[in-house]
Amino acid sequence: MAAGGSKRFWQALDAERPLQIAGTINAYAALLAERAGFKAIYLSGAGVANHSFGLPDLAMTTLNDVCEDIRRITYASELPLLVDADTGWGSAFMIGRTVREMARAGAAACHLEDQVAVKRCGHRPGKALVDSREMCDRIKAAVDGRDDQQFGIMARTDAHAVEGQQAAIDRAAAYVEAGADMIFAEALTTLDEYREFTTTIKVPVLSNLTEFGQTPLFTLDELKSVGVRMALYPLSASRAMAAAAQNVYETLRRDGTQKAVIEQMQTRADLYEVLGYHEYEQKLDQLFSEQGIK
Ligand code: PYR
Repeated sequence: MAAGGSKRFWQALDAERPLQIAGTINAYAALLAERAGFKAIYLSGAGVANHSFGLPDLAMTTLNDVCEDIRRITYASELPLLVDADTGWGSAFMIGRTVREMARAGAAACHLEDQVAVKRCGHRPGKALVDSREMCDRIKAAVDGRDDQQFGIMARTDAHAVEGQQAAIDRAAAYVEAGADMIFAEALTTLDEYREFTTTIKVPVLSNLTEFGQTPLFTLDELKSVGVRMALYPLSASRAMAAAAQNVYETLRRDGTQKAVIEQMQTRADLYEVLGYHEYEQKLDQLFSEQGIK
C-alpha cells in the first residue's frame, strides 16, 4: 500500500492550499480521516507516546516503535503519511537510517526538529535547542540518507519560543539551504509571524494547530491569507476519542449500564461500513463454501 506515498504527498500539497493534514493515531483513525475527505494524514510523536504506549511525549519512544505504527496505518490507508521523526534518534548515519526505515515502513515524508535529544512537547516550556549548524547536519544527513528522492524532508524549528522570531526565521532559512523541502514553524502565536516566515522562506511552511497550545486555532482562510501551505491537526481526533472513552468508562462504572451513552457510539453497521466488513465476509464465503467448507 505504501508505494508512491511520497509522490501522492507532493500531489496533495499542490492540489490543496493549504493542505489540511489530519493526525491519525492508528489505522482505523486513518480510515475515518480518508472517509472525511482528507488528502494527507499525520502520525504524531506525542500520539505514539501517549496512545500506543501511555507515555508522555518526552523522547521515550524509538524509531522501531514509530515504524510499527507507520506500517499499520499505511497498510490500511493509501493516504500519504507525514511522520514525526522527533530529533532523528541519533546523528549522521543514524538519521539517514531513520529516513530510510520510515520510507520503507510506508511514510511519505517526515519532520526532524532542532531540539536537543531530551526533547519536549513543542508547546511546553523548558525547550532547549541544538545550534543551527548541528541541525543543518541533521538535515543534510536526512537528505543524503533517503533513497526515494521524493520522500519529503521537513525541518521543524522550535526556536520561536526559545530564541525569538528572527532567530527562528534565520534558522529556517539555514535549514532550507541545508536541503529541507519544507519548514515546520512551531508554536508561532500570530498570523503576522506566519507571514514573515512565508515571505522569507521559499519552501512550503506548515502551521501546527494543536489544541490547548501556543498557536491560536487559525482558520484555513486565515492561514491561506498569510501564505501557509499546510495546516496540521495532530491530535484533534484523538483528544475527542479520549474524552469520549473517559465518559463511557465513567458512565459504565456509575450507572452499571451503557444506556446513557449508546447514542454517542459508532454503531456496528457503521464500523462494518468503514472496514468493508461485508466484502471480506462475502470473499470468505466464496473462497471456502465452494469447497464445501462452512
Ligand atoms: C506532535 O504531535 O507530536 C508534534 O510534534 C506536532
